[in-house]
Amino acid sequence: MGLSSSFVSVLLISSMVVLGFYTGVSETQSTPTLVKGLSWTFYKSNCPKLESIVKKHLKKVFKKDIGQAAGLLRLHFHDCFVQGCDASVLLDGSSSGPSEQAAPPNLSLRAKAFEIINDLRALVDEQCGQVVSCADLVAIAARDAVSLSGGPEYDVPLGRRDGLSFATENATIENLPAPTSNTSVILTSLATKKFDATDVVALSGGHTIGIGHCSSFTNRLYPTQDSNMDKTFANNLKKTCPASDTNATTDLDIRTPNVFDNKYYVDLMNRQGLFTSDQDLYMDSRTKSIVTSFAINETLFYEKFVLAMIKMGQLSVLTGTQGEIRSNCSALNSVATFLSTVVDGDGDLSTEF
Ligand SMILES: *[C@@H]1O[C@H](CO)[C@@H](O)[C@H](O)[C@H]1NC(C)=O
Ligand SMILES: *[C@@H]1O[C@H](CO)[C@@H](O)[C@H](O)[C@H]1NC(C)=O
Ligand SMILES: *[C@@H]1O[C@H](CO)[C@@H](O)[C@H](O)[C@H]1NC(C)=O
Ligand SMILES: *[C@@H]1O[C@H](CO)[C@@H](O)[C@H](O)[C@H]1NC(C)=O
Ligand SMILES: *[C@@H]1O[C@H](CO)[C@@H](O)[C@H](O)[C@H]1NC(C)=O
Ligand SMILES: CC(=O)N[C@H]1CO[C@H](CO)[C@@H](O)[C@@H]1O
Repeated sequence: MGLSSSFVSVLLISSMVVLGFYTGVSETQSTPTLVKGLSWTFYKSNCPKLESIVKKHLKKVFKKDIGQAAGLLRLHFHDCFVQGCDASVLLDGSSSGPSEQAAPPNLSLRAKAFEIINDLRALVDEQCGQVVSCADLVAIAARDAVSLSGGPEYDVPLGRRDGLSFATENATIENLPAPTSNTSVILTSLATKKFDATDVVALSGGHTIGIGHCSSFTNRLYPTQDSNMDKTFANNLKKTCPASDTNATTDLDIRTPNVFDNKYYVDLMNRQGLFTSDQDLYMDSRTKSIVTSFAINETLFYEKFVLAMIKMGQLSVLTGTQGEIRSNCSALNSVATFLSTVVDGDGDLSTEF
């Protein structure tokens, strides 16, 4: 039933496009510009195998559990939106104060994604020494998560450095719009980072893979059902989440949950988007035609997604001699050195702290 109605919608929309009815997608962004200090060939001489090491490892990881791809993609999003792509999202807050990991929007970031990055850190260091930043590893892993799930392949600019400070919990909450947000809230929030409506709709396409927790969408089921939600879809969600705080998850893209394709937008056209932040993109006049154009043209979606990802991946990056290259992605070098010294039993350093 869902499939046939989506087919009908797509047919309807196709004829509208042929007649030239929509013009929503912005045409201004054609080639990505690089932030000073980043480069397409940054590790060419000191870690030429970097990208093949990462891809080889992630292929193995995804073969066991393709769900990890979504976790790695989200890790890059969360890192970049809060205080820039500086791997501060990875910092273990226990030693130095609240970290991005501990703030509520991160609840659904999987602990496993952090582990995978630290495994990559070890593999890359073995081959190249400590020359590649954790922030770059996160960016490359997110890219591979997309392409190894069936999405577009693209180059990422490299040369980010790892940050020296934690983001506060408040900064995290302010910079990551909630899944219950409407399109206005999201457009306003992302406009502060120079993203336009096309970028917002394209980046939301990351929800073509991954899962959502009941608590992120039961606002649309209880006490009253969101009228913008397909009834059969809602009834099935109620079975998964009988109460608003049920501890359960469901796929973000009901059509092809583990494939990076444009079906997420077809879901939205059929009122089968999971979060308010998803479905409202099809209800809001500023973004509706963009959703439609991505639903009927996957190539267009891929093109705009890649541009938006490259733009996002350069948000407030540290370059050159700023920041550091962390030896342990979960800890600042000052903290990691202290810990290893303690483990080694070298008592002299303790006075430094
Ligand atoms: C964080 O936000 C809360 C509520 O908005 C506020 O009460 C608190 O003082 C803020 N904390 C910091 C450190 O700014
Ligand atoms: C979007 O959400 C904000 C904050 O909850 C609200 O003030 C605003 O009225 C909403 N806008 C629309 C168009 O629903
Ligand atoms: C939610 O369920 C998962 C898996 O079933 C479990 O590991 C986790 O501890 C549960 N969390 C809470 C808060 O009950
Ligand atoms: C789909 O989008 C691509 C990329 O912008 C474009 O080259 C192509 O012409 C579009 N296809 C159709 C059928 O509109
Ligand atoms: C990395 O740092 C974290 C947080 O301080 C720590 O728990 C972990 O053991 C460290 N890992 C290694 C391999 O040193
Ligand atoms: C993956 C991860 O570290 N998630 C953390 C998110 O935040 C909660 C606390 O709010 C932690 O318990 C999780 O470990």
